Amino acid sequence: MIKNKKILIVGAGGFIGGHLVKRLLNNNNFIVAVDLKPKEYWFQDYESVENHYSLDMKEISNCRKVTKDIDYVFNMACNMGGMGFIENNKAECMQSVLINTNLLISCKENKIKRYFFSSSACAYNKSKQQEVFIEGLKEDDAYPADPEDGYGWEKLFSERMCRHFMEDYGISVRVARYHNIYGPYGTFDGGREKAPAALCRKVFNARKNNESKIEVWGDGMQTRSFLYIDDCIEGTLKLFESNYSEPVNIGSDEQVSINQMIEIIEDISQTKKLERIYKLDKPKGVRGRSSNNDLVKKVLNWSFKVQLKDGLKKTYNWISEEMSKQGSNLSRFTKS
Ligand code: GDC
Repeated sequence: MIKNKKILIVGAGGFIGGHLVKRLLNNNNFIVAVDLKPKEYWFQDYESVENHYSLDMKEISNCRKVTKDIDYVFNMACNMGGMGFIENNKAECMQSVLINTNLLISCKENKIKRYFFSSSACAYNKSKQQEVFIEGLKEDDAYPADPEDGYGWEKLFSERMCRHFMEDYGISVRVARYHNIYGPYGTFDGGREKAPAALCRKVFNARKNNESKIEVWGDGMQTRSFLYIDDCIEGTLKLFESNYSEPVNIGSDEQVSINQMIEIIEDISQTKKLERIYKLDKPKGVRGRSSNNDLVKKVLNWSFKVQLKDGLKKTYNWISEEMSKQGSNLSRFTKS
C-alpha cells in the first residue's frame, strides 16, 4: 500500500480521479489534486487535499509548478466521454496529448519517482472488434495500429510517449488500458456519459414519467465489458506498485450486449420491460469489445470482483438519488 508519499493526481475532479483521491487519502499520503474544471463541477472534493481548481495541464508552466517535490504522478486527465462525445469531438480529444507530454517533460525535470498513464480499450485495433461476440482483446491486439479515430489515437500515441520516456530517460511508468469504467460519482447526462450511466438515467426517467419506451443507440446487440470503479481503483494501485511497465488491461471479461444491460437495469429498478426504440444513426463505436485478462492475472494476480448486476445496482441508486435532487435540470456536475 502506498504510504507517506506526496502524490499528484491530475484529473482529480473527474470520475476515476476523484475515486483515486479518496482511496489514497489514507496512509499519511499528501495529495495534490488538479483539474481543469472549476470547483463546482468536481465529483469529489476533499478538504485535506491541496486542490487546484481550473488548472489547465495542457500548459507546461502549470505542469512544472505542480510536479515540484512530488513522488508519484497519476495522469487521469483527458478530454473524454462516451461514444456520443468522442465520435463528435476528435480534435478536442487529441489535444489531451499535450497533457501527457507536458507532464512527462515536467516529471523528468522534477525527477518524479513513478508515473501512471490512464489509457483506454479504444487503443485497440478496430478490425479485431467487428463481431458481436469476440474473444477478449489481448494487449498485443493494439498493433498493427488502427485504434478508435481521434480519442484512441491519442491514447495509443501517449502510451508510446510514456514508453520512450522510460527507455530514454529512465522514468518509471505504468500504463493501464481501462475497459469502460462505471459507477457512482461519474457523468450521467450532458453528452459525455457512457452507456451504463446513460441507460440508468433513461430507465429512471421512463419510470418516473410513466413512459413505456427508451431510446437505445444502435441495435442493442453490440457488446462490451464494463468494470466497476472499486475494481478499477484496486487494479490501478496493484499495477502502480508492480514491476510491470508495459500497457495492461484493467477490465472485466463479463461481456454483455447493450440489450442485456438494459434488462439488468430494468430488474434493478423493478421497471416493467420497456419498449426499445433503436436509433441506428447514433454513435455506435465498435461492434464487440471485451477484455482478455490472462496477462493481468499473470503479472498482477488481479481479477475483477464486482459482477455487473451488483455494480449497476450501486450506480443506478446513486444516479436516481442525484436525479431526484435535481428535478428536470441537468446534473449539478454537468456544465451545460
Ligand atoms: O458510450 P459507450 O459506453 O462507449 O457506448 C457503448 C455502446 O453503447 C455503444 O455501442 C453505444 O452506441 C451504445 N449505447 C446505446 N445507448 C446511450 O444512450 C446509448 N448512450 C451511450 N453513451 N451509449 C449508448 C468507450 C469510450 C470511453 C472509454 C471506453 C473504454 O467506448 O467512449 O471513452 O475509453 O470505451 O472501453 P464505448 O464502450 O463504445
